[in-house]
Amino acid sequence: MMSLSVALLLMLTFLFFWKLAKWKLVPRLNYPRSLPSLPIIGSLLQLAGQPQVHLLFHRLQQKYGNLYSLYMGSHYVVVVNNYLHAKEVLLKKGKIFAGRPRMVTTDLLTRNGKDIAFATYSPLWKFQRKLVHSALSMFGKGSLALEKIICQEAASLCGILNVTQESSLDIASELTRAVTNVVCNLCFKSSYHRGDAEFEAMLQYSQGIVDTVAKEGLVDIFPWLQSFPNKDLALLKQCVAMRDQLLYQQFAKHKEAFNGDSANDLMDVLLKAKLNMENNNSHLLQGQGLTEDHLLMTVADIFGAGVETTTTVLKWIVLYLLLYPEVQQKIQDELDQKVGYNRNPQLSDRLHMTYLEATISEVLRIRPVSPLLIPHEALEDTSIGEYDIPKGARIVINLWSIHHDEKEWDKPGEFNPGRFLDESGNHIYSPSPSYLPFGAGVRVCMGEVLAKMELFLFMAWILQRFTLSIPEGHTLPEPEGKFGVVLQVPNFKVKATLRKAWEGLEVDQ
Ligand code: STR
Repeated sequence: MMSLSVALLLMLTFLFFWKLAKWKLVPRLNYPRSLPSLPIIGSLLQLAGQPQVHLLFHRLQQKYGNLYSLYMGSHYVVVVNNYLHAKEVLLKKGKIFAGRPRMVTTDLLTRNGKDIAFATYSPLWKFQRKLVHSALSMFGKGSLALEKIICQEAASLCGILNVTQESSLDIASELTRAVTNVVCNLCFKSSYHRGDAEFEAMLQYSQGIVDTVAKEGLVDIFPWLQSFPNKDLALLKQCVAMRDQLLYQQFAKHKEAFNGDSANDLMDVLLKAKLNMENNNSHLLQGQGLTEDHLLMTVADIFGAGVETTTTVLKWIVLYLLLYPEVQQKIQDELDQKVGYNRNPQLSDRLHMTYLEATISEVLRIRPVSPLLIPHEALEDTSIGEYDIPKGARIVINLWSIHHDEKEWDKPGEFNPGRFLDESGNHIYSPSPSYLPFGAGVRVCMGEVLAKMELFLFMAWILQRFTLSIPEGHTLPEPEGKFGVVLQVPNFKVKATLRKAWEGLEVDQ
């Protein structure tokens, strides 16, 4: 009898402390507010049929606040819509949030994360980044080499605009070829001519990849769907196979010509680093060195990123210049004053060409190339602001919201390059810290310097010589981007008319 009441008492005491521990002593975790979600499909009912994910996430702030969470299938996703939280994720806790989630489509594209952009954080990843960084700065030495390559392409682009004057021109594909040739030169020391069959093939597979990769499509949410026939996945596989074929050709050529000493392009630099690593077994990468796959995927990444992003921004700039001819006029006035007609624009002009620089900054704000960046993953239990974030959570930074925050930007929907200039117009500055066109922190864009050089030089060369306008009988599309790994520009036609002062002059040198 006695032992029974002792046992009962013990049990009650245990229950009491257990409850106390659960509700009082162990603090309850404070997760961000969540969208309604169902088992298995998560919050998909709210997301279904809304392809413009960046706009949807922007709107959802009104109801759920600027930090909220949702479930993509079984994946817990936190959406960040405010720059303070974004900076905490990218800068203050950069390393904790430096992971990348694995996705079916990016795994296919990158041979299970052997690239830089989509691979998760690891010592080898850091090494790869360092290598590419040093290769890029080798080209930038005094920025001379790159400047020369870009100007060469700008000249040939102007030659083509001159030939096609007066007729309506698909400027997008000319811009793409110019940008592709810069990156080709950087990666492989090669380039394409107009109408080149390999170039056409490259255009085709790149578009296929952009159309299918990392769009939070169903396959990325429910990996088991990949065992069913899937049109997007089939297209992606076909495009990746086309890319691999071109990549192998370059690889074989480089391996054959490689002599171990000189490195002429990015592929040589990577080949050299791989050899060094193999000769130097003391490297602390636990036998997990740079494989051939790592090398190929790194080059493919730089190539894809270098082409898609810069071309997209150039297309946005041209579209905005057609929509706002007065902005184009102002840039041309600035060019006439600061550069004139007797010489070509060069990088050192960037310092004085503040209106063109401000226009580029404003385009990068109003139409960020990467509206949701690439999702990050929390590598341990952590927090954002006052909210707890569990390990494994996917963090989506909504750059669209950050660049359209009404508390930070005056009339954010309006295109106004002047907002980036001080009163004198001679100095460019950012009126708000809510501006991260290249991301920030451990995974910040590696091509920022190159991109800014290209945007400036291509636009300066074109506008020095030509005025862009809408061809007769054509109308412009609304400048609403289509969501994807990059914010895609609608198609439009352009007429490039040679400016008066250039008549009779050579425009392509
Ligand atoms: C474009 C299409 C292609 O052929 C290869 C790639 C791989 C790198 C990707 C690129 C893509 C799209 C833009 C990305 C880039 C890495 C960094 C860049 C996602 C899919 C941005 O973050 C904007």
